Amino acid sequence: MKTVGRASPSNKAGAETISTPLKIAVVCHPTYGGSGVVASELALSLGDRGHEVHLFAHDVPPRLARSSGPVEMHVAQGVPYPLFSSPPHDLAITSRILDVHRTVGFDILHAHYAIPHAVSAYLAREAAHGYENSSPPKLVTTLHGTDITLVGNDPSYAALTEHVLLASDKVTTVSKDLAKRTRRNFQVLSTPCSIDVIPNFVDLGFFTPPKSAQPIGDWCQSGPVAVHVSNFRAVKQVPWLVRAFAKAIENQPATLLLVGDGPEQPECRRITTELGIEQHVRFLGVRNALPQLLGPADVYCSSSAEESFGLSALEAMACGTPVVSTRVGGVPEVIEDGVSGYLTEPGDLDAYALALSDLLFNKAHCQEMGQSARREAVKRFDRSVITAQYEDMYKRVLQGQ
Ligand code: GMT
Repeated sequence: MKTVGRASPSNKAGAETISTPLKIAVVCHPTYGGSGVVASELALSLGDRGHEVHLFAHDVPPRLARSSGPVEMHVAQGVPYPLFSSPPHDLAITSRILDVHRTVGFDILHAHYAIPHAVSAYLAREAAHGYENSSPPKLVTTLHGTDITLVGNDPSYAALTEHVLLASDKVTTVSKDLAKRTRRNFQVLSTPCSIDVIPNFVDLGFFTPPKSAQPIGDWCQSGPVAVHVSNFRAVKQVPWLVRAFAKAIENQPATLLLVGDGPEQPECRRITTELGIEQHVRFLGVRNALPQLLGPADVYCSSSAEESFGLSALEAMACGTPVVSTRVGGVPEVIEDGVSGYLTEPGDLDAYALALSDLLFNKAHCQEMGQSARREAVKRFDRSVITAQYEDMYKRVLQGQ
């Protein structure tokens, strides 16, 4: 067996208990998207609880950048070379994990989003088998949604995705629905116990209801405000949301705040002009001040064709803002219809507009559901409770369960 020097004798993988701090490598996309947010927030939570946490990505994730928390960030971009169409940063990440592992001795490699991160981490774990004086780390893969439903399921990646899922020491999903879809898409994972469901969480101190009623900004015209945050990919159906909003307000004063940017933003702008509602729709682009936008808003809108969880909707709930959403994927596991908001069938524009109109213009309903939304977020999605579920899962994985 190949041996490589500088292995750390401190890696006691297999014998660790959670009372001993673990050495954890987290790998994620450095984007505003949910998987990068969850991975960064989890890394910070684990660091706060005394674990040694290293985060690997091809850039610094925004949620980590805004924090002073105890996580070591490793940016691995790879180098451009005329033979590459783009630098293979996924291989650079593997190489960087191995470099750090030689001195740190990771217990756990935790990959978020199957492609390419589970593959990068899998390669690192396989290579680490050859290191002297340390057990190879365990591989945990957390699936977030489109890594299984769109990307990993595509024939160009399916075989490799299936391989790394099977080779993982543990696969987790962020909702029961995603676990079901994963088993359906990848038949080999059909054993009910082979996937753990660990839901996403929210920082209830950061995402919190505003202390007093405050306007979002002078630039919102009078009337209630609906807000949507996303990366404007087709799966988010934001152009459809703009049409539903126009129908919901029927020229009454109200504003739709669209936060974020992405491929379908130009189409949303075009539809806004086509419908003559320019005065009612504001495009803010990418913003970090989410609690300041989500908290004072009256309603959060989600219109996705597919959504494994709906993290932005949960962040809005934590701010005391009720949600109108399409009933897709894992969304019903987060939003209870008629309690913390309304769920309508995908494609039913009339029903969505009616639900949105109710929360925009019926103040009593809006307040009541906003309070329930915060209560649900506190009861079911508290950051420390969910982080403890990840710790417990690591412990079981290290004990070979
Ligand atoms: O799968 C994606 O679309 C990407 C991913 C991301 O990085 O934005 O979003 C998914 O992961 C989030 C965090 O777990 C979930 O809250 C989102 O519901 C999920 N998106 C979809 O399923 C479309």
